Amino acid sequence: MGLIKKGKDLWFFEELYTDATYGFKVNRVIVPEIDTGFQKLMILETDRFGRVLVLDGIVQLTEEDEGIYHEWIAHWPLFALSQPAKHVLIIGGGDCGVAREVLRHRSVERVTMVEIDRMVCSLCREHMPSVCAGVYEDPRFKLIIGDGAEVIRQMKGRCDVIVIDSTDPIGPAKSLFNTDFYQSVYDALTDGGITIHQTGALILQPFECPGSWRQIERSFDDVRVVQFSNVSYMGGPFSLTAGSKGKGVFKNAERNSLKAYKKAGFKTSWYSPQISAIPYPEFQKRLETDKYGEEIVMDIELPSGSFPGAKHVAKWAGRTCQAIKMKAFAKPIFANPRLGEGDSLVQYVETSAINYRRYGRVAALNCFTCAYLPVDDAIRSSVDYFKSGRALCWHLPRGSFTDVKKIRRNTRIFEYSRSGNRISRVFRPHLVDSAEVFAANFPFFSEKGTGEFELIMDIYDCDYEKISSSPVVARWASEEFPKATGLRPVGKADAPDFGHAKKKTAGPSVVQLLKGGSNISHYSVNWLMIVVNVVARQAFNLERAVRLTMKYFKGKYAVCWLLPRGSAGQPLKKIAGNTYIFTVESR
Ligand code: AG3
Repeated sequence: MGLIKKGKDLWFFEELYTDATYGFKVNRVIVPEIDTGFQKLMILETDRFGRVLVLDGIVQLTEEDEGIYHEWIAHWPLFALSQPAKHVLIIGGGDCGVAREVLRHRSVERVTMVEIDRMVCSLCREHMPSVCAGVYEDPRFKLIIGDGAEVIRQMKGRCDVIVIDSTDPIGPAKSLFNTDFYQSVYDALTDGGITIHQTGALILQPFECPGSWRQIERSFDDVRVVQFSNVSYMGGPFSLTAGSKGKGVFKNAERNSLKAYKKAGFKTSWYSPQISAIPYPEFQKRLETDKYGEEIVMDIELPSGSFPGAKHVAKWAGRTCQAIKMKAFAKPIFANPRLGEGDSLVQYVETSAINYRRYGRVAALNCFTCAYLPVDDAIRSSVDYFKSGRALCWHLPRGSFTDVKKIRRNTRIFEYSRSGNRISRVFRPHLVDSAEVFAANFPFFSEKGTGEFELIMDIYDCDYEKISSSPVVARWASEEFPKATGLRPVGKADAPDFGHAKKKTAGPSVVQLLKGGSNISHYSVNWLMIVVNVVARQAFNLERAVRLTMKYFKGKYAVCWLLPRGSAGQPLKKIAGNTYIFTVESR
């Protein structure tokens, strides 16, 4: 992909996704791909779109349709404010398209743009002058070359609007998609201020907008999605996610923007105040209730020789927190100080938990978050940490409110091998009827060849009283569930209070370590749902386990996965063939 010859013609195909792309014919390569030190940059000329800026193989803008993106991301927050903005901060945005639109507002006295990559600024200025028309000549404009995540910390309470015009959360923009950064954005705003961030294509990048939503929600008083479509960001609906400092700011956005737009003294080509306040309200509603979590499950082969002890694994947990940009909460808990075969170690993180146990020569790891999870980073850092060559991976959406077919499609089973950072072909779990799974002759336990497995349950529409009380959940974990399954608890259930319930965010609530190399990690989420992981090496009655849990929490509906664990030596196809997804209705 990238630039490709087709007969006599030169074509460009975007490289954002491994399994879908779009392309266009190129007339001339204006700037051949160079490494700027931060990313790879290329500028192309086409008949269809004019000049095109490409960073790391991903189209950032075309002269033809850049106005759609730049007008929406700049004017939506500026017109929504209750007071005209004076100071606007732009993070990223080196092509100056956002700055150009912001400067059209007469009230704006100062625009500060913090771009990390000097080359983006200079090459766009030289080769795409229409995009930055007038910006550099405007005395209100100030450019800082630097890391936005650093610079913003010195701006406490000074910006009315902060536009984060970044690339996707891969490459240099990674540091702009986490809770610490969003907190410093919040701190840098004036009261009533608004921030807005590009958060990807809703359908092709299904975790990105919901993940940023969840992160922004932690610091900001209100969150809102603004949606548009253009040609150059493949995949239809594209999202901008906005946060406000102060409650009710977005409630008045519609009225404010109609008024402010009339008074503005300029007209836009794409942005419109008529629809600015009501972008796809159904999607917005779904986001508010959709408690999206993400999990990466990894079985990685350990090199032979000594096996990691508790200290080494605790350090892995710390490293992983850094890799996925999540704060660790409290100290890791583990079944036994020597962390023998099958003993679990659990580390709470700010939005849930990560955990480890070893089966034979396989480290069985789980990373679960209720916000954006940088899956590749989690895998790479774990494989590196344990000096392994490959990892079997299951990537699961958790607590998703869409139908099971879509959940199945969003579940990916693949193998990662360190040599060349390669990801294999992707498989999906088998969608089966729960009656099949619950039948006595269900082949799962006999066929998969090893003794370890994981039962994952997302249970919906539970009784609020039950799931919001940690003693009640703890009793289920340490008494009822072991009784129903025959799994033996080790110690008491751990039910720390990190304040998640008060903040109405997802979070860990109860962990029950189990004997015989198994573990229940249990996460309670408000909004009436409970998500559960049971890792075990002893077969138990699945129907009894699922039904008891549903009944205990009065859940109405469950989406469950069944995974073979601890068998990294087996071919991926076989592993995938033994991975199941099914739903259960309460009776
Ligand atoms: N920055 C956002 C580019 C997003 C591309 N991502 C995608 N198609 N999923 C654009 C910079 C323009 N100033």
